[in-house]
Amino acid sequence: MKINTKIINFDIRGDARGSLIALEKEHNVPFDIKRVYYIFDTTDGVRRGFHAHKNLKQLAICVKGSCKFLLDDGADKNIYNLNEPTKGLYIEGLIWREMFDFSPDCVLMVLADAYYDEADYIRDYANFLTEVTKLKSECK
Ligand code: T46
Repeated sequence: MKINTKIINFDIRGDARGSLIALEKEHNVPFDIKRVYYIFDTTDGVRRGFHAHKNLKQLAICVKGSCKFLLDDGADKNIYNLNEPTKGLYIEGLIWREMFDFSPDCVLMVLADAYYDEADYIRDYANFLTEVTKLKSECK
């Protein structure tokens, strides 16, 4: 089963004026970037996500503030704390995700390898588990 999530640390190009991070396809971003979106001004206490993607590679970076990601592959759940602009959370494969604990100043930027397509979303958890089971049996 091809499932991959990991933290990618970015090099800082810093000098006396401050810091700069460059994101480059196939250098520190492991895919062809087709789309960038960002989430900000989140309502206090809100939880977002609640879906998986059939086919999407994404890299999520909290460029300001902090938030948490719960990633669930249908068997294991892991929580990632994104609290610095120097690290990105890479998500690939059939992974259920929820984002929460947004700080009031949080700006969560996400790079993706495909254009927005609602048909790529699995927004029902039971359907997600069915797809995971299917994928596991195909990979046996
Ligand atoms: C994901 C997590 C991390 C667009 O029109 N274009 C876009 O590129 C996106 C991402 C969303 N939208 C529309 C669809 C909805 O009407 O914006 C609205 C909010 O999207 P959604 O409810 O899917 O947002 P989140 O925060 O639950 O999930 C988003 C991404 O959709 C998703 O791919 O992995 O962030």
